[in-house]
Amino acid sequence: MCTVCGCGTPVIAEQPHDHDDGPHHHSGGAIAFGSGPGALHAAGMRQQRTIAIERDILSKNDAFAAANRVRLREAGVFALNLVSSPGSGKTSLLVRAIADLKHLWPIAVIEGDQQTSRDADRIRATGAPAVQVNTGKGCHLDAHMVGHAMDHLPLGPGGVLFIENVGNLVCPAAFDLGEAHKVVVLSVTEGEDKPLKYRDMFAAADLMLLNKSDLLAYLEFDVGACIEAALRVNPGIRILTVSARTGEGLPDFYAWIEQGVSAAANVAALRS
Ligand SMILES: Nc1nc2c(ncn2[C@@H]2O[C@H](COP(=O)(O)OP(=O)(O)OP(=O)(O)O)[C@@H](O)[C@H]2O)c(=O)[nH]1
Ligand SMILES: [Mg+2]
Repeated sequence: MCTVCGCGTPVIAEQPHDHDDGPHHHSGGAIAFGSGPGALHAAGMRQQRTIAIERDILSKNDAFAAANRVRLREAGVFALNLVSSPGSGKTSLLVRAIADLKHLWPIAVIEGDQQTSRDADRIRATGAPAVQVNTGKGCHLDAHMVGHAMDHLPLGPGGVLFIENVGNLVCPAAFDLGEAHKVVVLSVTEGEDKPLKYRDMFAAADLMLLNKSDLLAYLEFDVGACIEAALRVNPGIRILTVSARTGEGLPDFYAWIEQGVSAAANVAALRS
């Protein structure tokens, strides 16, 4: 199974071991299985073995990601990897952003889901080209999948490639896809403590979109505490409060994208 996240993706067969590493200590009353050097637990497997498999998987992924990054740089395309738990509003934000921005830049989308083409259909309805990647039991996109999907999309200079990852606040954090930035979307219905509970994702992202701000009036959600939590995990993260429904905050998101588009286009122009 996938030992990077323990998600069950069949990657390598491993026999149960009599002396696998158990919980190392109790921290704050919790039984801690992620306290060894591998920071994760796979039943029946020693941490060193888990680490070796994880390194192998991630180094192969990193090679594909590096190739994607070169390709995107040469094409002058600004690529973003949207990550979040299921239902935080990634596709809704993309649908709205594409409607608002498609007259400015060519936009293409890679949609990652375990099953169905529903999200790609929603994107295509905006007029933007989209490729759906179904991961089956896999809980994240990897760089190899993204490279294949890129083959089926027009990627022109000054363009934007949005990659919507599988809804999962854990596994996609570990996988570089070749994007310029990970953008983590957190909706206000999920609770302000999520950056502390799912640190890797918030540490890996350069921008956090706190979505569904239109619902704040109906919830006991402390925006200040959420921002503080995200900054504690990642002091460099940029945070925007937005609503895909009302459009609140989206102009700031678009301005941030525009900077990236210009920079990517300039790099490509210098090379040619
Ligand atoms: N009120 C409100 N609802 C929203 C907003 N953004 C998304 N939603 C709703 O949230 C639900 C999930 O939205 P999606 O865009 O499908 O979320 P997603 O992150 O793409 O979901 P997955 O791809 O399944 O992970 C839908 O019912 C949306 O209408 C928002 O800003 N405000
Ligand atoms: Mg979606």
